[in-house]
Amino acid sequence: MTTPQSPDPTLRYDAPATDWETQALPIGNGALGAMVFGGVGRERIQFNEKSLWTGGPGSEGHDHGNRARPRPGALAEVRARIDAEGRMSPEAVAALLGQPRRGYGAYQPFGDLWLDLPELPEASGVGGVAGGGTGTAGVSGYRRELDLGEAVARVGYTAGGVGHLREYFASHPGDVVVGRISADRPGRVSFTLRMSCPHPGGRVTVSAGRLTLRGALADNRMRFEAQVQVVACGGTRADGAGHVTVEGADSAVFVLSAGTDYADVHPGYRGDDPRARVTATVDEAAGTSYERLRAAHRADHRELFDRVVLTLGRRAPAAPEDPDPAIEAASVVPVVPTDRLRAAYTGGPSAADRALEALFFAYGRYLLIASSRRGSLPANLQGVWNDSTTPPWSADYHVNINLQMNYWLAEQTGLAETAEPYDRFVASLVAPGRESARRMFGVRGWVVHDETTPFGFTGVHDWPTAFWFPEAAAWLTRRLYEHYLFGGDLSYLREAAYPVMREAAVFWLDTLHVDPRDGTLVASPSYSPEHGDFSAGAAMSQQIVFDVLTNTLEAARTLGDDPAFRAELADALARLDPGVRIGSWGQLQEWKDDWDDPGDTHRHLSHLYALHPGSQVTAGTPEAEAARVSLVARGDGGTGWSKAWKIGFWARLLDGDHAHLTLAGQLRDSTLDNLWDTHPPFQIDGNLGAVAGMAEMLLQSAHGTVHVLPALPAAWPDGSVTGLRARGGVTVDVSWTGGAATRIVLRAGATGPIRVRAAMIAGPHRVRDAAGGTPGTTRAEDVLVVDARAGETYIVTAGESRAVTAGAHRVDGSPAA
Ligand code: FUC
Repeated sequence: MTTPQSPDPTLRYDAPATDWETQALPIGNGALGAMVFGGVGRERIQFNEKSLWTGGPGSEGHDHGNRARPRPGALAEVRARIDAEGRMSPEAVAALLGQPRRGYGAYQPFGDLWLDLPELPEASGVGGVAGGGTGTAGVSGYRRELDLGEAVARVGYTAGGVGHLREYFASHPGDVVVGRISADRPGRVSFTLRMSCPHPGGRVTVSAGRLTLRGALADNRMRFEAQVQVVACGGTRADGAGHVTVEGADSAVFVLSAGTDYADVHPGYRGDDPRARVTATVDEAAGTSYERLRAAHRADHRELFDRVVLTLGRRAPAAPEDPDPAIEAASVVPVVPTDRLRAAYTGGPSAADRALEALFFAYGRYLLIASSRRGSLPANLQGVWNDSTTPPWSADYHVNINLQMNYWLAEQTGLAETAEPYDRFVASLVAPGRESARRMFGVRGWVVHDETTPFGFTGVHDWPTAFWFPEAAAWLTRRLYEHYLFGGDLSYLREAAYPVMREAAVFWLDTLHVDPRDGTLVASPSYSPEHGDFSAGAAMSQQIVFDVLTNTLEAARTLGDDPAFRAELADALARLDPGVRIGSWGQLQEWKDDWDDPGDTHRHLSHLYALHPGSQVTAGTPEAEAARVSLVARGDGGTGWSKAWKIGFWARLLDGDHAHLTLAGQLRDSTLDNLWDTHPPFQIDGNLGAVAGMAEMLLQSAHGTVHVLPALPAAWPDGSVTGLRARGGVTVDVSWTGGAATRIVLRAGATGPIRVRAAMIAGPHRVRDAAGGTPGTTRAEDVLVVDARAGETYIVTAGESRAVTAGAHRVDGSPAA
């Protein structure tokens, strides 16, 4: 049996996975994640639940990273030394302000499902433990794929004249991972299902076709439970010692759910035993037909995924009167396995390369949907997927770039709802973060440093180059304000965003230090991630503080907060060193003093925060030119996430070709066969950050206009994108040909002017509303101001109008027919 050919973007392979990190395929519903290997004689499905963590309460030495006995005067001592000497080594600062990290913990794998398929003896027993049964002898037409539109992983092949098909998905509405094992001949589905667990405390029991894994982590006594119910259609089902066996069925379905007693509530971080919840969830799903589970999952996923479609490809010959020539999909590309597509990728002009880029874009959106849904923790360094009890960087929440980057694409690419876990997580850091601010700094407000956990680790450890970053709290609040800017939800601003922003700003009002050299307000000690010496007023510190004070002041004005507080913010902003300085070799300075080394290629480009994600620096200014000099010096290499950030920087500099060059480098050198980003190792921020960068190439709105195709590379002469979002509540579709927009569709979320900037506006074009009517517009050069009404659609088309619709008009400046 071959699997049905999906018209959706799909990752395809012609062999089972043998390696978790580089080959297995991820499915997820935010809380649950699973990695599908697709073995023939033995299938492995490794699974996770996002809250299963060691560390925190119950764990040895857990103290939120707050020094048990704060050393009074240590912070003042560091400030005084920096005032006197200008700099201090990270080691010297860590010796005074750091502390050994204890009770931090790490994100844990939950378990594995193993399907042994004795129908296929000739293919079983081959392959290592990782993939298990990966041999495909006696099998034809093997296909393994991940359909991004349906959010379904499939494995299909023919063996002994019987077509076999397995489908897996992780349903958000059902809160379960579902698998269906089927064959094209009745009575040919037979398998044994087992569950294993990497934690010594986990025990598996079996009853009535249900495997239950239950235990507690030795480290912190966190309780965990997973249940999987097998439902066979035809044939027989029998419980065995630690397994369930199905024989001679027409098909069979399993549903898996898992949970822990974690709760995101400070200070205990524990809630109910997971048993009742997991049992009820599995009972409910097991009592629902596969078709209904699948339909509910499909509707839920497509509602998010289908909002944005990017096509990079040739234009089909259009009918002369067709106002929106269809773009021929990259279907000109034959169906090549994704690993080969990636291996052959150069970033050159081939249609296959465009297809991979569009697939990578779709995949990043898929990955965010799969790893971040309402009701769970946010996407961590690996989203929700982890197979190791000691994952890299604990698979934690790094907040000196990584967590923030995970969510850059959410607003831009129509996935704002997926950021609910981020928003809730950031709010959950306020209570422990207040304690850290009080104990470590003696100030109001809240703080968090380089990295954190689900247990509110808001203090410090003592790794000299990555322990001190109190700016993280302020940076984390940027997304909250951006959600308001994109969607205009005033009650969200008032209730969810502003209280968290306000306290992050208050921390800085209390913490800023007067630089004795020039009287400006600076962060001190200040450390540009993960780089150089400590000093006062490093560029990133100042830019982030500028950002949080500016955003909080704007929000305070919008909400009419206390005038005295507004005056305090305005006064601090007036005295703040803005952290944007041009240095001796034309670079944007990373530090207040001109210490930058032109030969430095460090992966962090923290001093360009003001360019992206910040908006303090605008393309076309001397500061933007200096940012370009810094970027060129840092080079095009780096870790996966570093390259992803560079795509965004180049896009903000309106240099589409360099943005594309960076994307090409990421796809060539920092992307694995399963299209996961690699630092190395696998880290999801690069996947998600690259999508944000690609979106910035196509649409920007950080500087007061809806800028259409601001950084279109020569490599993308033709294409279309639908559903991108701009600040001000505008949804944008655009089609382009020969490097120029032919049609822009704007859907207004609010009543008021929309300022659209596009090269096409400077030439002949026309504007209509959905009914063919004429909206009020004004134009100056390449900026068109549309007098928009909420809910209305406006269509801007390039070129001379052919059939003039009744009521349509030429806007000012376009040549007469
Ligand atoms: C930051 C980066 C590292 C890595 C880690 C998880 O500290 O500097 O490269 O991505 O996060």
